Amino acid sequence: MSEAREILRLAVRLARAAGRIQRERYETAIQIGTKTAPIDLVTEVDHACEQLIVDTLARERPGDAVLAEEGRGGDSGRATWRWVIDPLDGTVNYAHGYPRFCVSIGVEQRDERAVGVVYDPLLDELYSAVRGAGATRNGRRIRVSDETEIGRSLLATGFSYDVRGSAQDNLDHFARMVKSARAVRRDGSAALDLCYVASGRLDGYWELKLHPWDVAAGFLIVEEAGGRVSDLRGGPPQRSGRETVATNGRIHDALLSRLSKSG
Ligand code: LIP
Repeated sequence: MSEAREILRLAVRLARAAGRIQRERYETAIQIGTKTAPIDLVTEVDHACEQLIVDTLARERPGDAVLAEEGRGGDSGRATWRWVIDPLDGTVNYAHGYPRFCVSIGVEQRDERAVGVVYDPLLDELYSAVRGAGATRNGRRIRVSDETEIGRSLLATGFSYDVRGSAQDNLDHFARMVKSARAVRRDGSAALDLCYVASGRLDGYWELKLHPWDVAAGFLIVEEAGGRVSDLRGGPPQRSGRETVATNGRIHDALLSRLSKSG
């Protein structure tokens, strides 16, 4: 079995284990704190899921690098494999009992996306991809949609935690796209939004100011499902997630052109 396949099996096991914690603690009394802003929440479940994943990796893959949202793990800079982990994507949803959140685990081989796993524990939907081997949901191949027109497209976006004070707040893009797309969703989990593009439930998604852990898995899943991911100028996707545009490929240039218009 290739090392990428072994890593996929471990990532699936870890995503399901963290998802079990999320399901068990969902809508129970949990500790909730804030990070960079009053709207930027972190819960004890984010920490419990990250602890479980990072501890297991330290035991089973001690040589690998780990970049995780809540800060656990480390990166010597010499590792071949790097795990990029969002232990609970959609934390604000989770804290409010709003049923849309997941575990996102992306694994890079020498800085290239190699494996991606996203698990929605409430819908029991597991998305995965290995570079060059396609993308699946619960073991069945997924493909992006065939839609070619923005006017018939269902899109999604999101707003960063500095939205209250920042001029670059994505509200201009949102207003423009609400007037030109079929509809625009704001569902609160970048990783699930990317998987919905990969599986054709959405035709496109864009967001600004994300982080590596929000996109590391979802980018590969979109690409392996036949979609396209880029920055706002159509250039290569940013591992940082700072500018994220993901579509079925067919509406990509039309979306970029509308996002680039001012006013
Ligand atoms: C969230 C993203 C979402 C974005 C939020 C936040 P978190 O990640 O999934 O798309 O709009 O601002 O970044 O904080 O739940 O891991």
